[in-house]
Amino acid sequence: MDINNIRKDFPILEDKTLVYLDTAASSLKPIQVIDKLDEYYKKYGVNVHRGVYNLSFIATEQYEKARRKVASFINATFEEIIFTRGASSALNLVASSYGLNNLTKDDEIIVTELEHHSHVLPWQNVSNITGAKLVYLPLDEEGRITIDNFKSVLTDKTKVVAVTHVSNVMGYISPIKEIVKLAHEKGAVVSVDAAQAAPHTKIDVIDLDCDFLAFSGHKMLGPTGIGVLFGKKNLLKEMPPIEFGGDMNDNVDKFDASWKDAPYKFETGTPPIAEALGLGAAIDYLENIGLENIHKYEIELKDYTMKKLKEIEDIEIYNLTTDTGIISFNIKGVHPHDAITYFDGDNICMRAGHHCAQLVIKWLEVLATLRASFYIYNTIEECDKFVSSVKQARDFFKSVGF
Ligand code: C6P
Repeated sequence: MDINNIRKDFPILEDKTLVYLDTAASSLKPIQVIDKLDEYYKKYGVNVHRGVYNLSFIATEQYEKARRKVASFINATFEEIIFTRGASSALNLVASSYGLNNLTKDDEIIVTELEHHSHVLPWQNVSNITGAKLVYLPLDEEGRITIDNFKSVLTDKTKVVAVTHVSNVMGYISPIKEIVKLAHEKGAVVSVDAAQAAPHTKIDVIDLDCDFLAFSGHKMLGPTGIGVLFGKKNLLKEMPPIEFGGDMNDNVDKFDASWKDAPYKFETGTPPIAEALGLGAAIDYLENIGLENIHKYEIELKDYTMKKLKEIEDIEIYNLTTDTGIISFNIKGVHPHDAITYFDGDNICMRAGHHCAQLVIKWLEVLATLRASFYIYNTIEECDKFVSSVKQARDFFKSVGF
């Protein structure tokens, strides 16, 4: 990986003072993705699936080509890929369509405190409406999901397991394959939140054997406004649509209508066309570098930074053994929002807060954390700048009596 060449692809990095450590919230976008959006709007920016004219055929072909690219990216088939607004809408679709129509008061849904709100609130809603019981998998002392703890909550009543592939606060990788195997033995389906996994690790839905899997384009170099839901063909076939309108229907009568097959019955209205094309370009970019290389490089940056952070007094790190490029920490006695303002003064972008994952923040027994997340465009020099800014922030807040 030639990092200097990679950095040249990101127009925003023309600002040489910028240190972007907030990829877990949203990645920067390379010129190849921006150009693809530009190409669509300049050359064939019309609607898909509707127009019987050449420009519309081109737009439709490009849109479906992007779907094929996504399918191949995670080893799924074309019909199993639904385009959504993002990971949140994809995960909501599973809960609203599968959950509300298959669960009853005698069933149990296993969730974890590592889940982003997008993967726990939809299941809370299902639980409130159907009476199905939410069961929390106990995390181990590091905050990880273990198979033994999973076995302790898995019962004959379990109908759904909702689990994150990679935690957006702790950066831990969950043992998805083993969880799926055990869940299937009980006849439960598994919904995987891969929002923090897809940009960083190779996903193979056949190997994982998961039933549903969701991710967002904007965290993996793609545009905002596009996400993906993978669902196994046999499950999608039986699931009803949750939104109704143009393009998702077959015949429409006054009091009745019929739906197209998946994925189209779940994609009503004009879809995010430019965004899907941009996501396709992002996948080309990632595959060109190789997901294994990306993961390896992030770990190098994280290990380097973690080692230096550990040496600083008054720094509390919450995920010392993290498996990915995410570090969650605090400067003792300093509110993360104060610290983040200090870092902003050094043009370092990071996130502070509960990261839309309040359950794990409560599990950590803190108010909020600082979070640095690394990606392919970050450098060792930036890690040094970050560590030095952390030291200076600590000294500054100490000097003013925090
Ligand atoms: N996490 C973060 O800063 P959307 O917003 O729909 O693209 O993705 C939601 C989502 C779902 N699952 C996980 C594990 C996530 O990390 C996110 C988004 C961002 O951590 C924004 S809150």
